[in-house]
Amino acid sequence: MALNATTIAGLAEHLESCELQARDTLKITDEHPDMDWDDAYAIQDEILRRKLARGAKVAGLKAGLTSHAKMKQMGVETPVFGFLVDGFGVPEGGEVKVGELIHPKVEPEICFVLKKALRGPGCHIGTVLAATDFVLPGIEVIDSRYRDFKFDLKSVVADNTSASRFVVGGQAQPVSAVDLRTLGVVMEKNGEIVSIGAGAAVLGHPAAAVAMLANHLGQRDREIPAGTMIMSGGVTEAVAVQAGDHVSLRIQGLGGVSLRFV
Ligand code: OOG
Ligand code: MG
Repeated sequence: MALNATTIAGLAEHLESCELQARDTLKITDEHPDMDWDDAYAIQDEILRRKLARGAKVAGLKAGLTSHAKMKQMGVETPVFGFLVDGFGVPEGGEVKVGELIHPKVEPEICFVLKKALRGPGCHIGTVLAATDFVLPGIEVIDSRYRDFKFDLKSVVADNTSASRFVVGGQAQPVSAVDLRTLGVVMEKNGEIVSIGAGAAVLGHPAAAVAMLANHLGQRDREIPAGTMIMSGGVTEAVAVQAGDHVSLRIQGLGGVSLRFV
């Protein structure tokens, strides 16, 4: 760790205030160039601690930057991990208020719900499939707190990987009922197709993203608890949205979900 506890707490407060007040900021590594990975995850943990202290509940976990499309769009090469709390959840077909956000984008995600805990190291696609209860479609709304979505990996980890809102729904299926690699993904905005992809866009197999998350947490002596919902990462580039937009996602065999931006 390169940063002390006071600096970490101050950066967490700063980033969370930006989130809650829908203000942007410059990336924090500009002022703290020596910040390391442990510092970045410690800032994210402190943001979670602040939310839990105010009564929030963890609603899931997320992997991000797991597809080449997303890595290329953001100019980075490594996946990152974050958390979702109940306040980020939007009901199926529900409304997202853009006035509460800075510059929201949507991305199609394949979501896993576990029936058994996963603890790394040593997790792989096989262990993830054995531990998965079902998969289902989800739309993630990301909203980087950094100006113009310009960040480096440590800054985006500290900012809880741009997590902002999410919806899940559709027709959940056991992993044995779908081919997660060829699973077709179609996202529409206002009735026009804006993203087309397949599950393999996510690290070759979306379960690999969940395995990476379990191995990442294992290094910190943590696990993914049974029952956890995990978003495995945007299959395609994220698409900007504004008030008035309607976004719907269909995933092959898993039905669909939608959101309205008001
Ligand atoms: C970081 C969050 C990425 C995903 O699914 O790739 C993410 C960002 O692009 O702002 O959630
Ligand atoms: Mg995402």
